[in-house]
Amino acid sequence: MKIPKDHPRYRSLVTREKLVEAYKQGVLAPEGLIAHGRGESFDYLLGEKTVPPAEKAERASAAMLLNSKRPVLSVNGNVAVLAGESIIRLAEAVPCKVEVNLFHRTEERISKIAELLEAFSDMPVLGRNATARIPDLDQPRGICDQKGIFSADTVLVALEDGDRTEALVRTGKDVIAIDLNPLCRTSQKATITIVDEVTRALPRIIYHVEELKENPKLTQETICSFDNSENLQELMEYIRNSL
Ligand code: PTJ
Repeated sequence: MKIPKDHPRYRSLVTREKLVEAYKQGVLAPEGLIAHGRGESFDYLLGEKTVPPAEKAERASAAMLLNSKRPVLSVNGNVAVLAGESIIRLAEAVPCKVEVNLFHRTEERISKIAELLEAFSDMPVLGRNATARIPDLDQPRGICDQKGIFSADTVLVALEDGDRTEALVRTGKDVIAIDLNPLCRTSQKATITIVDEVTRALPRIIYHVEELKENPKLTQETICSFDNSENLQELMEYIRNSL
């Protein structure tokens, strides 16, 4: 479909077309289209911009990724299609591993998504032939890579299912979640919750990684001074005031 450039919702319409195309190519799960619609409605409440509490969480996330020993970026269909290149740039900046980890898991989709990501760099992407299991999460949602999510100390997830977020937190991992819905289980259970649109959030995390990289003291201070429940509270107040 040809979308007129002067349409007030041009960006949103182009993104939708991109997702529909990815669905037709077998990259995006059909449920991913529904998930995107949920996200768009929450983004209205934020004025479709990165609000101050989100920026604070993005900076704290950059610090946490830099401070972790084995951080991993978990990628699903929506994240790969919307922000695949940013994921790779963030993985290079930290540096850390990238793993394809799907809710609606098929080996075919895993391969397609890994190939899509590998087109942005020489970095090998994990997730194919994964055999480890996230404890207490039924098959196939619990499948992960032994060298990736299974042994990670910090996992960044976006548009993630609440069950899996809870299961990751139960294993003692720190979870950084990017999700536009501040009320969902993922947002409520994560160690750091970024309530922002994934294509806006990742470049901001990269920016803060570059800013904090050479300054371990400031990195440590940034983590220590961040309180996730306080920040989520601020976020809710921001939405309430703007309404
Ligand atoms: O690719 P798969 O098989 O792993 O499946 C991925 C989906 C997204 C289908 C799966 O994880 C799913 O069903 O997700 P949910 O439970 O619908 O949750 C998606 C969450 O992401 C919701 O809380 C949305 O508000 C939020 N969301 C949607 N679009 C965005 C978003 N958050 C940030 N940026 C977005 N663009």
